Amino acid sequence: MTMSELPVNAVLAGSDRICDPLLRPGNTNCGGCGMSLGLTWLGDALGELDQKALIAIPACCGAVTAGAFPTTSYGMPTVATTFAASPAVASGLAAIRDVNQEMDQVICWAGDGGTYDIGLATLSAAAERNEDLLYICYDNEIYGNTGGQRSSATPPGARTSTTPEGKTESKKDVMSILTAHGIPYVASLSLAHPEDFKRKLRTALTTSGMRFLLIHSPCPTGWKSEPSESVDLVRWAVRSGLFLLYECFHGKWWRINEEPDWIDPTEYFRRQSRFKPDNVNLEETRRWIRNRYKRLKVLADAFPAS
Ligand SMILES: Cc1ncc(C[n+]2csc(CCOP(=O)(O)OP(=O)(O)O)c2C)c(N)n1
Ligand code: SF4
Ligand SMILES: [Mg+2]
Repeated sequence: MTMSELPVNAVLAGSDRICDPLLRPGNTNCGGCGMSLGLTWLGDALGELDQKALIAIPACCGAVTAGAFPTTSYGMPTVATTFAASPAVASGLAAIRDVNQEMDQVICWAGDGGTYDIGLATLSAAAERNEDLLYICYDNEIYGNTGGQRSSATPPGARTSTTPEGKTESKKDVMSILTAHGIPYVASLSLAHPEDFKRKLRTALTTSGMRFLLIHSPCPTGWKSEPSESVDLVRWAVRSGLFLLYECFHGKWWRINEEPDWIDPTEYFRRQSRFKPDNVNLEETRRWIRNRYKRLKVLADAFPAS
């Protein structure tokens, strides 16, 4: 194949590597978007394992990433689904794959709105059936592509277009919901911990049955933060205990992957204009952090993953 015969955007800028990455250059993701790094590492992991994927994406920024027909920023086949239905569509894709005796991964790539909120019923149904698919939620804690409304993943105190004074409810614990389904693999991932991130991708891509990954995904547009600080912010979240890195196998065996060093979370909030100092109850936040960690530690000590 000559260079001119390559699909649109298939040549990585500044390199003579000829390939078709999962996320092609020239996409419209905002600078500092966590999705860009997450999709790139997912594409790398698929490449290293010599796997291909069919990807189902509900309405979300990830669907916008594809761009306008007839071009696409995705280097693998993608289906744009309705907001609530990506696990149901992916279940269908997986069934057809199996009938055809093909080996492709079926992957859902979904936002927190599509996962914690409107897609929760179809996600739970797919998990209960233990569908052979990988579900990845990039959690930017907001309805990003529709202008920044709150979701049930939005943390307390965050100002959004529908919570102008700061959200009063706490963040839904979607990891506990998924682990309660007893599916083979559930893990939380941080872009500030690339080795752990990539290992979990490999584990998920080499496990059968339903797998669920939760990525804490910085969104400078919604978080009103500096794009260059995206990775620092999610690192702060792990260090302070706001975002716990752990994995759970079959709902039974647990492992904490990174112990928080209990750094003060204040700086995490200060660097994002979505939080106003008065809207964040630091005492309540510290209590929430401590309680969630304690509960997880009890599980990880009592039922350690081998
Ligand atoms: C039934 C339905 N309700 C509302 C919408 C409008 N809508 C499209 S995407 C979206 C928010 C998506 O938020 P999230 O899943 O967190 O992804 P993000 O935009 O943050 O990437 C909404 C409200 C829709 N497409 N369908
Ligand atoms: S709005 Fe947020 S999630 Fe959407 S592309 Fe921009 S940075 Fe990424
Ligand atoms: Mg979102």
